[in-house]
Amino acid sequence: MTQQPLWWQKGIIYQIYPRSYQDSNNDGIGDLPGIRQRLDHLQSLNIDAIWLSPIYPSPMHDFGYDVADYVGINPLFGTMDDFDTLLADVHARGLKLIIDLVPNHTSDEHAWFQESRSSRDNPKRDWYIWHDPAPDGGPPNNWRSFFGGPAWTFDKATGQYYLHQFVTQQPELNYRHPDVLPAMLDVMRFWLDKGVDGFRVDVIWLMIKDAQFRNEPPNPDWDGVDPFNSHRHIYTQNMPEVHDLIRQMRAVLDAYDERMMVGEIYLPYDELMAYYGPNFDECHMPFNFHLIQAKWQAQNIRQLVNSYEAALPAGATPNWVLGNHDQHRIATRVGVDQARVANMLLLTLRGTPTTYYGEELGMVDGHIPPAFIQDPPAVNQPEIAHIIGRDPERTPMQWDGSVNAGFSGETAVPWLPVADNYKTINVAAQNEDLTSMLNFYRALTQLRRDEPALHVGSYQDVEANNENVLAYVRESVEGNGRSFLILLNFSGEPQQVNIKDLGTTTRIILATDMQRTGELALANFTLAPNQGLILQL
Ligand code: TEU
Ligand code: CA
Repeated sequence: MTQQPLWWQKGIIYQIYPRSYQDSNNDGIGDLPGIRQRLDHLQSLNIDAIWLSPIYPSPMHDFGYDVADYVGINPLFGTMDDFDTLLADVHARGLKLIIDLVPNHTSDEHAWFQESRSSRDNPKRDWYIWHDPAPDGGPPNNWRSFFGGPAWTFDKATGQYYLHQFVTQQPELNYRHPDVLPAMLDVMRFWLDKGVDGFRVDVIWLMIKDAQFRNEPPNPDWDGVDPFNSHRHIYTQNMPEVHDLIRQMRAVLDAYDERMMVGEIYLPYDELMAYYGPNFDECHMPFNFHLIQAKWQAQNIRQLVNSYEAALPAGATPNWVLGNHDQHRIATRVGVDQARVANMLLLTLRGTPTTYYGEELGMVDGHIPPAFIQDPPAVNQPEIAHIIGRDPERTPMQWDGSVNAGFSGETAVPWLPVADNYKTINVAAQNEDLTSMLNFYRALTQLRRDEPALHVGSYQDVEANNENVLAYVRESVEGNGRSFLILLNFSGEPQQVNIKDLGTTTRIILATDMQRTGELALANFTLAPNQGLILQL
């Protein structure tokens, strides 16, 4: 009766930030042939799909999220042949490849925008969002850019402002114009015809803006840090009309076999669920970023997981994300000692996990000296660069202990400095150490792949009678295979746990330290500091 789960419903997604993964030609920038050289590593992680951040031609004002040509490959990353070869090799290994689609905005160097800005009566003028100045000559309204300053830039030649919610070089497409979405659907078909398995869709919840350009109201809960948050973005985000666009995008995917899209959406759970679509006809999955934003405390996470589970429509595929190229790394956010607990959580919760490259090593944010800061929000707003800057989580992958960590040749200059700890935290060193984070990650992903309870089973929270411990059971729905109790100590202190009603003894299948084994009496036992256990019931 139950349908076989599809690859994106049971698998693990691994995000590669191509600039930072592997540089094959020593120009300091990671590239497609570099990724191809690392497929053995990727396969050894037991992941199922690779998601590549943008690889399109781009002037790189936002490191590729400013796309100048949706159907090309940036020469920095390689050629279309390199892409085709990578795709074929990924598929030959039984893996899937997802690419980043950035439909909300283009680069100002995209041919469409070049035409649009050339004159007010150009046929592509209204492919972008142009507006007359306010009566005082200033911006049309109070909309702000995520990256600091107004979301409007004045174009002298034609006397109007254009909208950009990110850098000024990222003008936003106008999806109220009837020709824009069809053009983007053609872009999707181009890549689907090549054989890509799906898309991660950038800022999908921003794709359509208020038709009346109303001012946004102040945010009474603003913490005073990032000026972008000083207003409530009720006219630039999550507009009701966006769902119709997404349904049309989904229809393109549905004309192919087993392709998927996962939407980048930062919203509370009640609003997030709408992006599955009333008939599961929108995103296959709207990204669930709540673990990134949550206070790292066992009861808080328990409440968060339960509220997600409760909000999910029946039959929806859940998903969990611990980090991405916009967020400080998990080991930096919760501490190196908690990183294993965090990964055990990610990989044993119900739903598709996404791992950001380097998390399998427990990589931490790199230290970026002020002269190296490149990320636009940090460059534009130096006073809060240490909070909002995204360079630290984008430092090169740490492959070995050589100069430049094996990312680039020893004489190259990587585009961002390698993190300080690369001599000990790297793939080569961790490969040799049986209890390393890397080998722990592999054990976890192997177990998740082998056990139906973990990749498709049910979730039930359990009372551990200790506020620092999160406990839950994963049970195989069909009743075949083993069931597991997961216990996670969110604190740096030993914790007493007492679990009733689950039988008396259980067997440890995997421990975060890769050492604790044996049987455990559930009535009363101690979890070591920062310890997580997977127990067979
Ligand atoms: O991110 C959109 C986005 O919402 C982020 O800017 C986020 O709010 C911020 O980093 C703080 O969490 C996407 C891409 O992931 C990002 O890299 C791009 O810069 C942005 O869109 C524009 O394309
Ligand atoms: Ca390179």
